[in-house]
Amino acid sequence: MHAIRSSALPSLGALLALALPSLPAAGSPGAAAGGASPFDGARWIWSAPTGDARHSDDACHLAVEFTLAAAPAKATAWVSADNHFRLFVDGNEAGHGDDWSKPTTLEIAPQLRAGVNRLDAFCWNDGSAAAFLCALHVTLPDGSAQTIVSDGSWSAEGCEPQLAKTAARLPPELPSAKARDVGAYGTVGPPRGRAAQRPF
Ligand SMILES: [Ca+2]
Repeated sequence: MHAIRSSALPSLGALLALALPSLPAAGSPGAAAGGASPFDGARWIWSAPTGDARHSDDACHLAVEFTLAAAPAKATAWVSADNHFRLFVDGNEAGHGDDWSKPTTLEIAPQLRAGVNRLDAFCWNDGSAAAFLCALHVTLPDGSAQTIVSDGSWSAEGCEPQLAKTAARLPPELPSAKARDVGAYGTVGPPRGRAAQRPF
């Protein structure tokens, strides 16, 4: 199973408002609190020690494979982690983030191709809640949209924090376990797992 679903892209106004929160919403209702978000449908995920789904590893490797019918015309990844992530696209490091409240946006169409692609994230936690969130919005040349979101279908395994911070190469195989589903974006999530408003 792949974490793929089709959906309409968020409105441009919503994207601009989220990317530039200090600017006016330019009349887009989607930019208001509680409106559409690029992360809608995504789950906060992490890895759990074997046999103990209540706790989180200090650091982890998360990965997912997905199939595209064609090389994309546009592909924007929205990514956040509590507290740190490094994102790899088909084996190459594409970006990072260190503040869950400020999602990283990455334009990764040039790195994607027709057929099977792979996202990997090395993540590490500074303490308390630990979670990773990702939504990749792809537009294919024929105008169709495809969205890949972080959820329990992703593969996951714990790793040493130092490995997460410094690894330059990825293991060829996906992690053998499934990700721990920490909660739905917008209903739970960092900080500290409390029932929350949308964190962004
Ligand atoms: Ca944390």
